Amino acid sequence: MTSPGYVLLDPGSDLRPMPDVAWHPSMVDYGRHDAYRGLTQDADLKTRLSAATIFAAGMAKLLLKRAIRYEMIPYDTRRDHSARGRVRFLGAALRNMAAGTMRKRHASSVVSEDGTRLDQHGVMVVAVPDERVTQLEQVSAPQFAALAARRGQSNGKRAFEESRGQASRAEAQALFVQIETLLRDAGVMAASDAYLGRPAQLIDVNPQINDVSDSFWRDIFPDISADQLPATAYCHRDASGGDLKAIIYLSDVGERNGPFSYVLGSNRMRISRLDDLICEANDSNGLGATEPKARKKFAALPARLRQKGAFGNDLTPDSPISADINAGLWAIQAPKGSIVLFDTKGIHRGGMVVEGERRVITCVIG
Ligand SMILES: O=C(O)CCC(=O)C(=O)O
Ligand SMILES: [Fe+2]
Repeated sequence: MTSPGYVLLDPGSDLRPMPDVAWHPSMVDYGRHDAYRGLTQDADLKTRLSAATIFAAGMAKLLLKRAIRYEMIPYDTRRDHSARGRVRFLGAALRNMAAGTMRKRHASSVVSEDGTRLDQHGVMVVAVPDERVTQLEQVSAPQFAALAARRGQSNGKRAFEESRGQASRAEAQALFVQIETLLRDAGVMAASDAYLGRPAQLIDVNPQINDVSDSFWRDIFPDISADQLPATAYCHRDASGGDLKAIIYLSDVGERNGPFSYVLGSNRMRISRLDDLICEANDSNGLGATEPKARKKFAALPARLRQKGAFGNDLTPDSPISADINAGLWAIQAPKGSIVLFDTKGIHRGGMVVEGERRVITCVIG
């Protein structure tokens, strides 16, 4: 439950939460998509073999990562390549493997009101008191200064990962402690505990700056001239294997500076574990990208393997799921200091800035 001074924000009543939908490999019709159609028909044997090999190697790596719950291992442990660091990594991996067998998702015994909200919609938004925002701005200032300097170096074309920094708990302890306290006071940790059915933890802290010079969401099919982006552009389910994220707005966020958007109820979309893994594999092996080279390889995969978590760019407006996404997409316009907690396996997008700038801290919770 949130403390006094923290206010839960609700989606407008004009939104229609996603109906009961089951994901299916043919949900995105690549055989009928302008950017893929020719490629699926023309793939030669060499390209098919190459695509299958990339897929198999990527899947093997992914299965290993999932077994040890790689993304739930904190950044400091992941990046320490010293002998002691590797021992610590192994310890964390083994602990995760043991705990993995006890994992439970979508707890049936959700008690708190906030947990219920998260369960129903997959997303929950809390606005925090001004003084807490000021404190967080102060303690995160060095991270944002470093990120701004790094961003300044790439001119024009910027991939998503370049818009995001990675804080180290060892080097920024005060920031981690402050965020943990804030998430607790805002009811975010209690809602996460209830949703996951186990005590949740803050894993990673990623400061992020987006502005109009970001190109990752605009240049979808660089070789194909299109008047406009599809309505579902950049909509995706995360490939991270993480559980929840909390995005803390450190700018006022309106329609034009990249509201984080979430399809209400999309956390309940049914998808088999195998199809989800196939999506994750293609999101991380490079085949899921949309530039011509990646599309050529992707199209050469067997139809069953042609699946992506980042599927929104590939949806044609006439697909039924496109209508469901648009009807339920909550573009979260909210004041600085709002925290958006969401299930990363629901359909979402964000940071598509057409005017000004948006600063956020994205927290991985698992
Ligand atoms: O930048 C955003 O608002 C969302 C990015 C995103 O999709 C994520 O953090 O999973
Ligand atoms: Fe995402």
